[in-house]
Amino acid sequence: MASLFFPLLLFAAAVLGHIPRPAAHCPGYRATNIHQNPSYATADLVLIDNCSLYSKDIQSLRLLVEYETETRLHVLIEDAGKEVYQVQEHVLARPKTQNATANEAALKFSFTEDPFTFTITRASNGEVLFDTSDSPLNFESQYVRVRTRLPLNPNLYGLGEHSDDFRLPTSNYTRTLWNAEFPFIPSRTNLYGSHPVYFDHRGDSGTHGVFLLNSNGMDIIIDKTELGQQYLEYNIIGGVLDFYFVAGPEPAEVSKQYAEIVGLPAMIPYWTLGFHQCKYGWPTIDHVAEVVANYSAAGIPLETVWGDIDYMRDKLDFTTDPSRYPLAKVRTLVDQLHQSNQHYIQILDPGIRRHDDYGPYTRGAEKGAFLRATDGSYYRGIQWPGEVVWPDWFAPGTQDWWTSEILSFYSPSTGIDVDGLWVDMNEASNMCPDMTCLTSTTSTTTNPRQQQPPPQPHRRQPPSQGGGQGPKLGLPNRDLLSPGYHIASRHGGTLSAFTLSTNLTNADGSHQYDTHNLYGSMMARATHRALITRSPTKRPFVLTRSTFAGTGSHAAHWFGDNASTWAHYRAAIRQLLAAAAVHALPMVGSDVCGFNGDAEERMCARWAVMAAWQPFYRNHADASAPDQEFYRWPLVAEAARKAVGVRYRLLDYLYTAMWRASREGRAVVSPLWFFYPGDAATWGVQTQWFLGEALLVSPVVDDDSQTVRFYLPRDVWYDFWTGEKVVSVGGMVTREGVEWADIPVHIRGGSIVPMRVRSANTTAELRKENFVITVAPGADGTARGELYLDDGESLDVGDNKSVLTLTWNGRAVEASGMFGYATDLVIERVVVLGDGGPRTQEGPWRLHKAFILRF
Ligand SMILES: *[C@@H]1O[C@H](CO)[C@@H](O)[C@H](O)[C@H]1NC(C)=O
Ligand SMILES: *[C@@H]1O[C@H](CO)[C@@H](O)[C@H](O)[C@H]1NC(C)=O
Ligand SMILES: *[C@@H]1O[C@H](CO)[C@@H](O)[C@H](O)[C@H]1NC(C)=O
Ligand SMILES: *[C@@H]1O[C@H](CO)[C@@H](O)[C@H](O)[C@H]1NC(C)=O
Ligand SMILES: *[C@@H]1O[C@H](CO)[C@@H](O)[C@H](O)[C@H]1NC(C)=O
Ligand SMILES: *[C@@H]1O[C@H](CO)[C@@H](O)[C@H](O)[C@H]1NC(C)=O
Ligand SMILES: *[C@@H]1O[C@H](CO)[C@@H](O)[C@H](O)[C@H]1NC(C)=O
Ligand SMILES: CC(=O)N[C@H]1CO[C@H](CO)[C@@H](O)[C@@H]1O
Repeated sequence: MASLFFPLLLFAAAVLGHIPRPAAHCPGYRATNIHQNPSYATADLVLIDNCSLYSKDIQSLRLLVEYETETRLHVLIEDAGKEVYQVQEHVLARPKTQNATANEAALKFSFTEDPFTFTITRASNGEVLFDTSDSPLNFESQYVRVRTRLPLNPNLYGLGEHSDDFRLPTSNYTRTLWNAEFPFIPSRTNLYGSHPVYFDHRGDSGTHGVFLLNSNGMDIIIDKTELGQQYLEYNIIGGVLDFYFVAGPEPAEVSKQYAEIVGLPAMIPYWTLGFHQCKYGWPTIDHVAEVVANYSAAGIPLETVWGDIDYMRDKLDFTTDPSRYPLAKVRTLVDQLHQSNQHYIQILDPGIRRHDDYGPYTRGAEKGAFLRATDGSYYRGIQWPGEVVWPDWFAPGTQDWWTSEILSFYSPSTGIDVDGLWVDMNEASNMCPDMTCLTSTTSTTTNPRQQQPPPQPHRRQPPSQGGGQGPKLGLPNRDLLSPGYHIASRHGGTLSAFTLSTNLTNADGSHQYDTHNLYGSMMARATHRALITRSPTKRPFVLTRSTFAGTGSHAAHWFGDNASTWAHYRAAIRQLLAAAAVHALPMVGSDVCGFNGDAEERMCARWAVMAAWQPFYRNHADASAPDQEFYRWPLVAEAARKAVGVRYRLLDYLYTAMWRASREGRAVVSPLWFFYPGDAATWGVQTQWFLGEALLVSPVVDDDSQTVRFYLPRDVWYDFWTGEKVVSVGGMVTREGVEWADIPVHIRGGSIVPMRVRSANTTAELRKENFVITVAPGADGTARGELYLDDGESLDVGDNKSVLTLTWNGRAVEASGMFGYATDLVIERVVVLGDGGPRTQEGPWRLHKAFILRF
């Protein structure tokens, strides 16, 4: 939900772009005191001469190179004093080195000593992947620059969050990472999340990934020099250079290797794959009940209904509006939903209204949970409820406070028994551009003690004693409001605009200047932990707008406040590809039919259908937008019935992919080039995707059209809808007359796809349906697939799970694997697709032990 409507004049002030100064004259650092052993290397890097482009040069640095695994190389360049900020271990735990050796590693590190520059090469073919030799390093107190030379017009993906092309532009392109919200953001702006990782795809010679573990604001520039030399350059306003290079070489391996660094995605509860409906502006709880009833009447399965800030009294977290959403009535609706196997989720914002009569505020104050200004008073801002204070997710009491508010308000016996939570506005988004909207004395606070809490004398942690270990919490004496280098954030011009002031000190001594991009992810994690405390045996479900690298390990994400336009319908596909395949955020989707503006019937039908083939499937709109529930137009209702029906039949296929992602980081959604890496025609495709590894989805994407031209790589395919075999030599296919409820989907030859025999109105009902297995033999006549089964909700299922490996060798289907999930369900039917049309055998085959079925 939740756009901010600022006067348009703010857009004028929004762009403070920056032309980087040429750095060629900066001499950089010299490497000395070099130590190398088989699995790591260290060196001291000493400044050759001061250059001070934007701030003070750091005089001595320390280099650490670790061959962590055969495919992962870690390169850390930090200040010798270890004062410069580094993302706290408890926010992003570093992966452990496995002590691989340089000899066996897929990536090689080499360097020049004077000036110090370094190169990463792929051992198998000698290809240079990263090369800083064209420009020495700059490492200043508030400006860090490193540039790598790249092959001309590389295939680069990632560096989100953005809605630009999936394959990034290679000239005159700046990606700014600074979490921010703004409605109707033009393309090429920074959005809600920061993911400083890119995949570099080099066709048949391999794909690798480059992750810079740094949360500071930065511009990543992809461009060519005047001489035509391609480069990518990081311009960062702080932090250290903490690089992880992963070798692939298969694209899908890069996804896994990246997820291993930042955290494997959280396993989701089964029901969250159902269809969700939300709307900002639902006036009353009775209206919500009508929406539920109308979905049912229309025969469109509704799994989960969501509460946007409408439910709150005066937009306060942990309250219900006594007249529009009285607690008793909300409880009744939630009970009814649960009785019919449906679910309910509510929103929470970080801003906490400052008022003595407001328990969440007074209790948070007692726990020291809020950010303070220099004079010790609470730092204030404006969010939906008006003047607010902000949780400090680094403060030791904040988690306890947040958990206990959630436990009490969402108590199943006395409160609202939600099934998951949604955290929004957590960039953090501040409706006050600076401090000017705040009253200096506020009538809502009567107790002077709470208005001016005592200053805390020791905000910074003392440096620890032995070993020269500094605290890594940030250099002192920096300009935390206006660093010399201005990142190109299109969000109000200054770093602090419309968010928390960047000069604020967190409870552990770090500063918002360095931790801004972590705020939303930390709120999502605190919420995830609170839900585990609330139901210790159940998988929590949290949806977050703001993200950072690794957020997928504790939350799902949607693409924020888009618009109800065909352009945003298309953008939702490239955003999906980036989030799911590159950023390790598999549980993602757009606001179906668009958030802002008036959804048009045909567009909404197409979007309802397209999004059914994406992981997170939620229709949502702004308060100012007309109602857009699927049942409101006959065409959309028909499209939705068909789309949800087929999605549900495939839900275990999707669930199996989500489980694989949570186990090993395998992408749930992939671009075409993941499976056809050598086919250059796939590298730029951003209107098609693979759901799992078997289903290629190719929706109609042109405005108001019934024609689609899509790419079918050289392979054997089967039309998902008809089973017809299609052998492609690699080329464009034109499909005309695609009805509004239809979408071209192909099964990739070589796959086995499990489906439920029929759909159902809820996922709980669906889980009672038996299976049909479809075998789609590849060019070599074989096929393979997987089916994962468990109870759908336990946090730890132990051995109570089944993992069936399904294979087809041309004559027989074999199911093997583990069969720990107790179930009476059976495979009713096996269908083998092929030249002469489908061949079918009727079962049943029970799902409790291995079997072989000959054709
Ligand atoms: C850079 O300037 C600082 C302060 O003036 C000085 O202490 C330091 O020695 C200089 N470093 C080099 C490498 O010249
Ligand atoms: C790697 O080496 C370090 C230092 O020798 C050792 O402490 C650590 O246990 C080793 N880790 C593995 C996984 O072998
Ligand atoms: C680079 O991009 C900026 C902003 O998008 C544009 O104003 C400028 O004209 C472009 N420069 C070139 C050389 O294309
Ligand atoms: C539900 O359907 C009824 C009957 O068509 C209609 O009058 C009502 O406005 C609908 N309400 C909502 C919230 O969709
Ligand atoms: C941050 O900057 C503002 C604006 O200059 C100033 O009023 C405030 O005292 C500073 N706060 C801190 C914590 O330094
Ligand atoms: C869902 O419920 C509707 C009635 O609301 C019913 O007509 C339909 O058959 C049900 N669908 C399934 C798949 O059970
Ligand atoms: C697995 O199922 C058995 C039998 O229902 C149960 O006793 C056991 O607690 C379950 N294990 C886990 C880890 O849930
Ligand atoms: C706030 C906003 O407009 N967010 C995004 C909505 O979707 C489009 C397209 O995906 C993006 O460009 C917007 O930035």
